[in-house]
Amino acid sequence: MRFRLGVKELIEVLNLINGEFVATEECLENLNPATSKQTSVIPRSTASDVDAAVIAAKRAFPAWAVLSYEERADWLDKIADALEAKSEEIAALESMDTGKPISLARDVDAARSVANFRFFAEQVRELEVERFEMEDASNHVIMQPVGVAGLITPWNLPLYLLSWKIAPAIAMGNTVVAKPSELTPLTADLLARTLVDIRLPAGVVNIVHGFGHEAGQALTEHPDTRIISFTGGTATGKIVASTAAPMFKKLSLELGGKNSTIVFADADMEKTVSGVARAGLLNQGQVCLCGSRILVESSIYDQFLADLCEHIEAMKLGDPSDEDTELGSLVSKEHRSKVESFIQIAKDEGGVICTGGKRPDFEDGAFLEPTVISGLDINSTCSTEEIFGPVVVVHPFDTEEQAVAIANGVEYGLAASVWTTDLEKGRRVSEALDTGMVWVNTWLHRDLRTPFGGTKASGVGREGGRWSLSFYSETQNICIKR
Ligand code: TXE
Repeated sequence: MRFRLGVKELIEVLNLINGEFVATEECLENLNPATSKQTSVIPRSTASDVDAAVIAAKRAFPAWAVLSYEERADWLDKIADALEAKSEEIAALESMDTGKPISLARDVDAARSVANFRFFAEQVRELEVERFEMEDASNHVIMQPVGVAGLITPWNLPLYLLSWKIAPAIAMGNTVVAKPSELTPLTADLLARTLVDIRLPAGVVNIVHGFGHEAGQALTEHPDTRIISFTGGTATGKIVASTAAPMFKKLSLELGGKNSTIVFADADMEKTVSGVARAGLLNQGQVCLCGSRILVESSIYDQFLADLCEHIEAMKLGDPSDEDTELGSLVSKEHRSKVESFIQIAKDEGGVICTGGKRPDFEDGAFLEPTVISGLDINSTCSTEEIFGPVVVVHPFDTEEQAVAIANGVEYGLAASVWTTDLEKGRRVSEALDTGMVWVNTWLHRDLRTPFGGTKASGVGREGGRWSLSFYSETQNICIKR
């Protein structure tokens, strides 16, 4: 198979600091995971590069913080317009950097990155000062900008998640230093070039590239970053929390998940099979919300498993740049090895590979067949740990109470989905689940006004809509006595 997407010359990514592109002493190689060919060189930022970015953000803060919501919303709209004009470029870069199908990169990543800026522009335009009247005084609750926000983002939805943090942070009057994943720097670089093109005031958004344990750590522990928003793995989230919490920074952690998909016998089977496959495998299963733990009512278990495997076997795995590809490559060969090690553990623990489990016979990319595993103990490794790849496990259950107990029996609490035509049951089961989000008869159906985040090891805090506005600000009450 020949892959069309590639670059003739290496892209040179630079840090964006104080409105200027800056090189670092050392660089890192960045690969296209679908071809294993190098696409770019990126900065390997050190603590002193991060310090320069934080100083720039701190210097830009006073002038940015005094702008009105309307003025900052206009800047967000300007960014959205400029990104929208580059939607195809965003999709192509995102697909090349992550290995995800171009159609997904266009419909989800590019579209949502634009939408994030437009949405938060609208949100701050509609913000109203809350007032509480007393007999002899008035209370005004206002939301003050905090200062410099350190934003650390992962590789699965690069610009989508970066814009999800930058947009509300700057809308609320903060300035930003962002550290994108070292595996997927290209759309952050496109954003940097876009911000310079539209002349966003220097220092409002700074972007430093490099390793997490170097640049990410320096950003987290910098005394002048007063907000840290992190999306990534739970193990890294613990390190970030242990650094930021004793410094009393505002902290938001969006971490991993082991999300249950609960299928009742009365579900609409056709819609449910395709919905469950999508929930398990979107972006090659590399979405924190993916429903990788499928619980099926015993009376339909055998039929459902057979239908699910048939559906998944028909999905097109291949060249991410092909319009009809449904599953691309994983983000890297290292990550594929990690996912494969889980498949091996499942075999060792008595699991049955119903479909998939192998590398397809493609070019030299990080591809892996979508894999369905049954026959495991509900407390086995693959049924309880986040795999973050195209691997789902399937288990039977007998009663509603049992399904809820199984779903709640993991250390994570990010999301779940419930599939049933009995909507009262759907609501009842949802309320019993210890997760931040539940979808009934759908999955990843997002209204940006709603809270996003998880319980337990899935993180701390919520972002989205007014939860983001509140996180990226300090609420201040002013009581004026008449
Ligand atoms: O993510 P990391 P990794 C899960 C998934 C995956 C696992 C590890 O299970 O297999 O995490 O993935 C930066 N201080 N998720 O290692 O390390 C890093 O540079 C500050 C779920 O790729 O969490 C990157 O920018 N920052 C997740 C970001 O943290 C540090 C999405 C995320 O990387 C740092 C991705 C440090 N000490 C993986 N170390 C989700 N919730 O969607 C690393 N980083």
